[in-house]
Amino acid sequence: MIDLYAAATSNGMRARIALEECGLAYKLHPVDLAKGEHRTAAFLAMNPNGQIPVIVDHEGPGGRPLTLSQSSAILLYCAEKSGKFLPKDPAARPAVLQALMNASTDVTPLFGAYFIAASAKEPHAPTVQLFKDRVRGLFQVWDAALAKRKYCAGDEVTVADFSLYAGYARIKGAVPDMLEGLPNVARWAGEMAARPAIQRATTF
Ligand SMILES: N[C@@H](CCC(=O)N[C@@H](CS)C(=O)NCC(=O)O)C(=O)O
Repeated sequence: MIDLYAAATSNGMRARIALEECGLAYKLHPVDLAKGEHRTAAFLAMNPNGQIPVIVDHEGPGGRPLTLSQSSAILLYCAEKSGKFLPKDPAARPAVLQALMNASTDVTPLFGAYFIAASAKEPHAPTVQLFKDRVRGLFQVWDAALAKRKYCAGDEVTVADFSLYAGYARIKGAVPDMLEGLPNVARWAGEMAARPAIQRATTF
């Protein structure tokens, strides 16, 4: 059994999607960020950075417990533990990792920066616009890519799709106009949203 500590953010959803899609048994422990539940001594003992998501796999490698933070590390851990969604073929794997990193280290942090800038007491409009344009620019590139292939890294669903979908779902819920006019992204997102595991993972 795996314990998952998460909230309904893109990083939290990324970890939960990983667990659901990989079919790993887990228990969700919702963390209320507004109440500071990520800064308690118990939470900081799991992740000294005080950030969700965190998993504790009581049957980790070698049968020993493993505590793991970083949503993309959790995503890769689940993929490797289950043997799903991450090709072993060295010819196929780089494209998946490239797509994964774009989703995890470009899309989500840039949207995070946008969100912080836009939520400031006195938002600096050019900065807010800059981050908004950067996020949209990333999705415009995804739109062109998804015109040519079914999923982020080819014809199969991979960890990259789960990572991008977590970011997409968060943005779509918070700032839908950022994603308007991207038909191929919309087609892909519709397919991802129809997956039962994704539906379970995005209902907090
Ligand atoms: N790179 C980390 C980022 C984690 C992160 O930023 N978590 C946010 C929620 S999405 C958080 O816990 N924020 C609370 C804080 O930083 O005080 C990951 O991918 O897991």
